[in-house]
Amino acid sequence: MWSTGHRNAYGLAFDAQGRLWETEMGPQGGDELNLIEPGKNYGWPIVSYGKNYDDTPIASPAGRREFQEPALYWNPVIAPAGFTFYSGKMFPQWRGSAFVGGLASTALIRITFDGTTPREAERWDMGARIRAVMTGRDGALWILEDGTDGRLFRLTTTRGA
Ligand SMILES: [Ca+2]
Repeated sequence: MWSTGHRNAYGLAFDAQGRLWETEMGPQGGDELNLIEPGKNYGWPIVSYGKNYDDTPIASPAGRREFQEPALYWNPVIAPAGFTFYSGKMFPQWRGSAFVGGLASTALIRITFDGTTPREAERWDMGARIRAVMTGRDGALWILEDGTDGRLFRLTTTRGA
């Protein structure tokens, strides 16, 4: 057992330093980006920054030292899916950022990091439920739409590629 207390994990990715990160769906509110460390309990179903679907509250993780707080959480939710840490050549300004696909939010979300403290830096409406994001060998971003007719997008610069 590496870690516990996860709710509904949709994305896993290693950053350039080899740290493991995870996205998971909260209940009503409280979608999370977690830095996964061994032996830690990430709180579900005891604590969450969301509430139950019948509107009953869930205890807050704040101040509960037995649980690991999310590195970042969303209210309202984005429904985070797969993600990638960008280290490609095509978009040097994005190196070190993470790109997270959003399902219900139909968005591509860029996250920047100050050490291990993430923040949402940009969000683009893709008009499609984004299930997965990968970095290509040439540095292009590959973005996969959810669903049986889901499209695969390749995001590149206008220069070259
Ligand atoms: Ca949690």
